[in-house]
Amino acid sequence: MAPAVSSFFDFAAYLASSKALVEDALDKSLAPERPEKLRESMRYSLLAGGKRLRPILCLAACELAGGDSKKALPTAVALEMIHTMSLIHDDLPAMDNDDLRRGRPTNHKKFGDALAILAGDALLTRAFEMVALRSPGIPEERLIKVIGELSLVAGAPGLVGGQVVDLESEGKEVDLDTLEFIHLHKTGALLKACVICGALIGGANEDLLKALGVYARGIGLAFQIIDDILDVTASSEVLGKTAGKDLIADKTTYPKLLGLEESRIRADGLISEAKKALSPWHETSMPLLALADYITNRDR
Ligand code: GRG
Repeated sequence: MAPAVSSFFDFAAYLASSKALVEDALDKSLAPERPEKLRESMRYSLLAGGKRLRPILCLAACELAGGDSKKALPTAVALEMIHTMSLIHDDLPAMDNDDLRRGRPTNHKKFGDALAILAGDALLTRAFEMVALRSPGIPEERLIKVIGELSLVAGAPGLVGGQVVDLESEGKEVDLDTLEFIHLHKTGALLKACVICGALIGGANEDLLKALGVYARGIGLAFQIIDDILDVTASSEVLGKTAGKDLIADKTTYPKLLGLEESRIRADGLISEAKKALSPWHETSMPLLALADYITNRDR
C-alpha cells in the first residue's frame, strides 16, 4: 500500500507558501536589463502564472534530503525557466502552433516568431546561469551535478528527443511503447530533473536519489496521462490553453489508446507506485506525497 498523506499536513497552505516563494524568485531573476523588448518577452511568459509544479517539486525534494529549500530557489527558478522555454517553443507555428497559453496569447502571437524563439533561448541559457553563477552557499560539486542534469533534460536525451518523436508521430498509428517514450522524454524527464536536482542541492544520499528516481518516473508519466485526459474533458477557459488540441493535431494519446477510464486507472496506479517508493521516508515526505496526489486530482 502506498503511504497515506497525513491529515495534519496542510497541503493548501504548503502550496500557497511555496508558490509565493517561487513567484518572488522568478520575478527577481529577470531584473532590468537590455534589450528591453527581449526582457519583456521573457517576463511575459515566465511570469504568466502556471501551477509552478516543477519548482515546488524541486524545493520539496531539497527539504526531504535535509537541505534548506531557500538555497534551492535558484535551481527551482532554472527548472521553471526551462519549462517556460519549452512551452514557448512548443507553441510556435513550426511545432504545435498554438495561440493560447497560461490564459493569454502565446509568446509568438504577442512578440512575433523571432523574438519568441530568442526569448526561449535566453531563458534556457539563463537557467544555467542561475545554477552556475547565482546559487550562493551550495558546494560546487553539487552545482556541477545539477548542471549535468539540466544539460541532459534540455537536450536530445530529454525534451528535444521527446519533442522530435512526438512531432514525427502526428497523424500516425503509435503504439503504447512509443507513446510512453514520448511522455517520459517530453514531460517526465523535466519533472524527474526537478526532483533529482532539488535532492542533489539538499545533499541526498544514493538510497534517496534512487527512490526519488522511481517516484519521479511515476509522477512524470501520470502527469502526462492526466494532461491527455484534461485535453478531452476540460475547457480552454479552465486549462488556459487550447482544449481538444490532441484530436485536432491527430496525436495518439492515452485516452485514444486505452479510453478515459483505463487511462485514469493507469495514472492512479502510477501515483500509487510513486508514493510507495518513498515509504521509508514516510515521516518527512508528506509534501512530495501530497504533490503526487495533486497531479492526478488537478483540474487544469
Ligand atoms: C529548444 C532545448 C529546446 C527544447 C524544447 C519544444 C520542446 C523542446 C519540447 C516540448 C516540451 C513540452 C511543451 C511538453 C509538454 C509538457 C506539459 C504537459 C506542459 C504543461 O505543464 P503544466 O500543466 O503547465 O505544468 P503550467 O502552465 O501550469 O506550468
